[in-house]
Amino acid sequence: MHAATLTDDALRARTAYYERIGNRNMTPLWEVLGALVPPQPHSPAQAALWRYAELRDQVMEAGRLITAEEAERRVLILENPALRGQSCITQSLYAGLQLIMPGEVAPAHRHTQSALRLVLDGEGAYTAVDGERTTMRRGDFIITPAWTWHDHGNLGDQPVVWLDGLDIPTVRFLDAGFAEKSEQSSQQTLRPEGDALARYGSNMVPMDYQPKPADPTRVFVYPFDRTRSSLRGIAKGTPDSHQGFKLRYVNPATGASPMPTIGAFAQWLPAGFETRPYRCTDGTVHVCLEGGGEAKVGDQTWRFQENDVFVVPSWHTLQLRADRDALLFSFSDRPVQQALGLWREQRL
Ligand code: GTQ
Repeated sequence: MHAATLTDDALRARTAYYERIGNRNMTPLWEVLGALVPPQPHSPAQAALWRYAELRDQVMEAGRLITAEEAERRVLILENPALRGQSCITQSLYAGLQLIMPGEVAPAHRHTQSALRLVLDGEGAYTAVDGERTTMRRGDFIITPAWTWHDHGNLGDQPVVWLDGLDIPTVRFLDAGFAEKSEQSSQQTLRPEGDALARYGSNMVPMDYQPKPADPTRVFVYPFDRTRSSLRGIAKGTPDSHQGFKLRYVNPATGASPMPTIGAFAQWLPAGFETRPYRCTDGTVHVCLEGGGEAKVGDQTWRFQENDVFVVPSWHTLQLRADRDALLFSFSDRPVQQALGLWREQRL
């Protein structure tokens, strides 16, 4: 608007009009059109990094203040510094650091929100999903699809910490959240450990299994040793100039992402390799699982090392450099954007 060219009378008339329609819950489009339909994304989220050394100290303190049972889930939410109070790391995704102490149980429940776990620290914990337990090992990518029963426990003698990633803000946006608690805190084991991976995750599926395209995968653990050996295998070839060696996790029965609302990726950057600048519309949470290096987001640069977490909001330019061979895990809402025809990337 060219407010400067308006006479005082005209300006007053408009202001009074805005107030009158405002009292009737209306507002003029022309004052907000540019912000509503921007030429390109201007995420309100901010790029941010959490160092694991600090995260670990803080989450261990929570371990002395509250039990897993009392908390239901003992988690420190990683809040985007520009979106404090909204329990989100990007506009569509939630991330948190969960701690379970030896002997503890995080009781069984289910919800329409989908969850992933990336195991960071400690040994001896398990997650159970719809009747099957999996031992949590560092780097394992574990999922609890929407409405699946899940509980966590620690049978070992060390605190175990993992990163949770959920679509909580997406489900909240759609007002489609349901949840219920189970009567038993630990669900009954219906199948032996490894059953789903053997049945659905070995380039074979049961004879009568015909998944629908949007069904989540029955494979609920993607063991780190498999991810690592795939990345090491492709790293004998030529890296992509913008991604190094990067693979996406899939539902092996359909080729779609493991869950409809969250996509997950694993990336290998050889020592000394630097990616060309890249941006995409899916704000992405990264976790360094091995090695270390530098992440440049816009005009900020961070050094990252093992278990550090950083978030790159939508349409922020990212450049990564590995000082040592680096393995990064990441997740985003890419499958949602792709299903809606919204996803874009730009290789600079
Ligand atoms: O482990 O079920 O970080 O329900 C947030 C909500 C973890 C879980 C979170 C949850 C969980």
